[in-house]
Amino acid sequence: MAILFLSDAAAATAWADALANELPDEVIRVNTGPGDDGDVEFAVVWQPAKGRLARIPNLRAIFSLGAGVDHIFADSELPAHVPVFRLIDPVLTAQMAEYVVMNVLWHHRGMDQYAAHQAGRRWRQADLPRTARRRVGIMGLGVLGSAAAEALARFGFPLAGWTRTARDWPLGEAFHGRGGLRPFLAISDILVCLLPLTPETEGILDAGAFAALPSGAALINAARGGHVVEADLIDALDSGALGAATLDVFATEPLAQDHPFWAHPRVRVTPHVAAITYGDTTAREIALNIGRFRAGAPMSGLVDRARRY
Ligand code: NDP
Ligand code: OXD
Repeated sequence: MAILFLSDAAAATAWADALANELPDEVIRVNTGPGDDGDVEFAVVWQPAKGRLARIPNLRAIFSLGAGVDHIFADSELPAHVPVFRLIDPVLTAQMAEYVVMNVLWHHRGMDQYAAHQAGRRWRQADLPRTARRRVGIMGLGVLGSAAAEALARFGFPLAGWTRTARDWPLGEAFHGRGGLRPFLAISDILVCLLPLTPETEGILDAGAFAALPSGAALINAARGGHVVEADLIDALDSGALGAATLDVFATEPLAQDHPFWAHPRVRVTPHVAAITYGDTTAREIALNIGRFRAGAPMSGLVDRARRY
């Protein structure tokens, strides 16, 4: 039986080699066409082409090369009976926590203004609100949101979290559901988005959400570009309702050369690097999960089809 690796990423061959290192006895095919699929049991994928997975007759499981699975559910012909597993990789999780901490601190310490002052050779000291008064709101307290929250809690930021389902949350104030969104936003001086992209969360960062934030709040979006209504974000930044935004993900990637985000004075752009897929650690986690599948053992990262995360 074989594993089919499907990805157009530049590093795809290196990632597939890393998987082969972890699973030396398996046949691993990389980006082969539908004719060769008869013996394929597992697909390991990033942004598979529409209908490609549906053509694998004996497919038993689909493994995402990322934590997100929106790239898999984007395929309207995704076979309904095959389980999908998201990636849970402690290295990726730690990186996301680093990215969130770095950007929360950047906004908290007013670094945009010091960068501008340095460019103008100006020596100006601005007021700095105490950490204990800078409220950070995190949308999504899953694998990544929880890790980011734990890292931020160590600095003493007051935290709020917003999730789909209710929970007791020892790290801060917990809000859930549509009814909890506005009160949550109202106490988020720095808003971090770590939601999965689903039909429920698409476009959630819109004019209404920006208006509900404290005036001059900062946004950090490290989840998916589809969460943001871009025109509303630019309006909110231009009006000053929103003070600044750090964006790692975009509706269309790579970000177009003429996109207004590149040169906007209140926007910091990073090229979808908040957390990186490392071939070796990703391969290890997927190999472990394939081993569990074969052994009938409990799996890591099973995606709920109805929720899409
Ligand atoms: P998880 O699936 O572990 O957690 C999702 C969280 O979002 C849960 O707390 C869930 O609530 C909450 N949520 C889902 N739907 C809603 C909703 N409708 N309303 C309110 N809350 C909701 O995801 P991860 O933490 O692992 O990852 C989040 C996303 O980060 C990924 O889907 C991916 O898109 C993105 N990502 C970005 C990377 C980058 O480099 N920029 C790297 C890796 C991932 P509940 O707990 O109630 O279920
Ligand atoms: C992921 C990503 O989902 O890299 O892991 O965005």
